[in-house]
Amino acid sequence: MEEKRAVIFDLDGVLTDTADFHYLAWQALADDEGLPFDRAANEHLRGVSRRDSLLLILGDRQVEEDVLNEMMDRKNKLYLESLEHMGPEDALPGARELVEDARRRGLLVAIGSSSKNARFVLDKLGLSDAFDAVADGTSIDRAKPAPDLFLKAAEMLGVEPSSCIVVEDAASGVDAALAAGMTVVGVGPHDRVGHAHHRVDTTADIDLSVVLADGSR
Ligand code: B16
Ligand code: MG
Repeated sequence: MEEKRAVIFDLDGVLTDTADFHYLAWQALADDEGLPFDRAANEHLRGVSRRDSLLLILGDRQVEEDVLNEMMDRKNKLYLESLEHMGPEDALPGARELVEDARRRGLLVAIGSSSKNARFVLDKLGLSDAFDAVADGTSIDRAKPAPDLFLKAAEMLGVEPSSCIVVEDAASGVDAALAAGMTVVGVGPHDRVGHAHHRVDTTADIDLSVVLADGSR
């Protein structure tokens, strides 16, 4: 029997671009708290969980757990407000077609997103029913770059990790997928995702036939 194969898609940065919404919400929080932050610093938060992002922004500042939780809630409220007008047109170019192409080729498809808002975002994009499994920030304890999220997605699909292709835009996400023993397609510049097995500039540039034909993996 032929072994099942799957594609696991990261969400933010691969299927839609919410990076700016995350940035604006973190910037507002940082400004309120008098913490140094800017767009360049935000680049390091790509794919990083909400908690780990806040810890990076806080730097040396120590805060109690309840303050940490309040700050995360404040940022998330701002983030959710900015998603209010999101719709199916906010899927990145080529994203919907890529998921459909994977399905047409008989591959299983899953989401592997650090976001605890992943299901909400999928709903906004009209993609709620497009995946066989959704592993998100609520599914695991250890966030990317730990392999747990992608291993969870593979387990949900019943597919061996070595038979999974991950599509990721974040350095931490590429690290996580490599640690999971999966084939990785990095979306973005070389200095961010150049350590993936394959690299493209945008989601629309991904050609699954090239990735699937690569016998080196
Ligand atoms: P939330 P991904 C990640 O999503 C984002 O890239 C990252 O900026 C965000 O901090 C993280 O989700 C957690 O998101 O606050 O919504 O739980 O790229 O892994 O799909
Ligand atoms: Mg991402």
